[in-house]
Amino acid sequence: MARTAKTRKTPAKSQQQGGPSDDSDFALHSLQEAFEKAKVYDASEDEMMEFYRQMLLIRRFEERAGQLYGLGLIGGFCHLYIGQEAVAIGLQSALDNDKDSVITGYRDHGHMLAYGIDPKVIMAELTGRQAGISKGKGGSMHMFSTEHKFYGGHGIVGAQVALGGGLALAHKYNEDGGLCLAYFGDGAANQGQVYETFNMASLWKLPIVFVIENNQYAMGTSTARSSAETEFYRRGTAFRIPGMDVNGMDVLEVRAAAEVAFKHVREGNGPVLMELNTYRYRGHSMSDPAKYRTREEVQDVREHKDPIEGLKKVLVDKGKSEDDLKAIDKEIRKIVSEAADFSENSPEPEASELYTDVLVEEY
Ligand SMILES: Cc1ncc(C[n+]2csc(CCOP(=O)(O)OP(=O)(O)O)c2C)c(N)n1
Ligand SMILES: [Mg+2]
Repeated sequence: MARTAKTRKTPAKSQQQGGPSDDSDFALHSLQEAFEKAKVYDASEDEMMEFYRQMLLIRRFEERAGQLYGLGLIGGFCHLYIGQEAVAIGLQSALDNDKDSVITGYRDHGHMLAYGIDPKVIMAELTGRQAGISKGKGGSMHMFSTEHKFYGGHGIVGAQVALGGGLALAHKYNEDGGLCLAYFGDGAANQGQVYETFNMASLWKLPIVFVIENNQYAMGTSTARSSAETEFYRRGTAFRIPGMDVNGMDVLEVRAAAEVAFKHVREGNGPVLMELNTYRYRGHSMSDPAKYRTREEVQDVREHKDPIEGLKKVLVDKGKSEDDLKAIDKEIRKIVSEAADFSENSPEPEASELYTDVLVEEY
């Protein structure tokens, strides 16, 4: 039988006569359009200073974690978030911490710090101490704080997306008014379970914001080498999930995008997919010699797109003095040093801790 052309439900874009209301695909583009109209979050000076402080805390914390790893004080894997700070801070500053949940992959220290969780218990987790947020048994990749509705910290690439779908289903089922922020990488975006989750989340209009942190690489593989569609914000289109294309190196832009996306989700319209374009300065993990990219590429981003330097410039233009900013830097260095000292000097878990928090089922 000869194939007949599918009847289009909507006229091709070029044939459209009327405005957006005539276009049944408008909903898919509307969030990006709303965001494009106001791309910079109108932050107060205090908010900007707080964003600066929080991003700097992540940067200095991660640098110190890298050093402790080098000294052999951190075992196992350790994935640093340096370069991506504006993503976690811009998004999480827009959350309702009493209601909303967050889930991410193994590159999770920044997301914990963005919650305002004590850096000491995060660093102590990295060094495997009893005082760590997962009692020293989770390490870098498996941090949790159910108190903050932070559900990990996951080592299986993409698995957190399906779990995030479950968290969103719980928000809806319990009618608690919360949404789930589910972060994953550009590499994870090629996992099958991501699309199963997209389908169900859209079908059931679950309150979830899918966040692709596109840091341009999955281990040593660039997006261009691994992905047929590198415009990741389009990946939800087949499931009628609106996409947003966001500069993840600009905290004010990230926050502006979060305002639009979260409002849409909170109003019961189902999921949104945000692509946050960002960059990791360090290797994939501490054992990555990063031979798949040039030093110049990294240097170029550091010089021209750094999220902390970018916000610093905005603050200086607004009249903040170098001394004000230096005082913050000093305060952060002190906090990080104290966290490092604490993590080195606090005791390791008792051997009996091996038997706690273990799920054993009887059959
Ligand atoms: C299911 C699964 N496959 C492979 C791996 C090995 N692995 C760990 S991280 C990673 C790359 C993921 O990259 P991306 O999603 O872009 O996140 P990023 O590390 O850049 O934050 C891979 C393949 C894994 N942990 N889980
Ligand atoms: Mg990546």
